[in-house]
Amino acid sequence: MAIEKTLILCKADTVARGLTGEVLARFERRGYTIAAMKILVCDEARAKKHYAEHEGKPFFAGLVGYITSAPIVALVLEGSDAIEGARATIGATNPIKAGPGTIRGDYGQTIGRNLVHGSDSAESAAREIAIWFEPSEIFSRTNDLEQWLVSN
Ligand code: DAT
Ligand code: MG
Repeated sequence: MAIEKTLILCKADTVARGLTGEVLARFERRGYTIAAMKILVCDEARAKKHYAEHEGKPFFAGLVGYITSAPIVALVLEGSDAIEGARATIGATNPIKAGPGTIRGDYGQTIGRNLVHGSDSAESAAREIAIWFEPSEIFSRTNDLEQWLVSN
């Protein structure tokens, strides 16, 4: 078990459908804390950098178009094994294959509108957090929170 930070994006459909609060609540109820968060319209350069591993794939242009099409909410979650845990809460990439109780399984229908991004490894998390946030915008609250829970 390790305290990790992971990059989460509430993509265009989450924000436009009014599901941002629902998505954030699921992460918070599971025990992860929000270490950083902002709403923004992502430009093409940042989108291509974020999704660099998918460049050249047939869905790349659609993916970049989707993420730049409307405001999104970017955040850093922190907590025990947050990278794997957040992806479990998000569910499988294709919402049709995502289990009930996951964000994609409960709110999504198609792989091209799958609501949320979550980093898939420690390396990805470090790379992606640096794309979306300055170090000064990120707050570490886990230690304080856990101390509070133990002493109250
Ligand atoms: P994930 O978002 O679960 O980490 P990924 O990194 O493999 O999935 O792909 C990034 C995004 O690209 C994914 O959320 C949706 C889109 N995508 C992946 N495979 C796709 C496909 N076969 N057709 C259309 N979009 C796809
Ligand atoms: Mg991915």
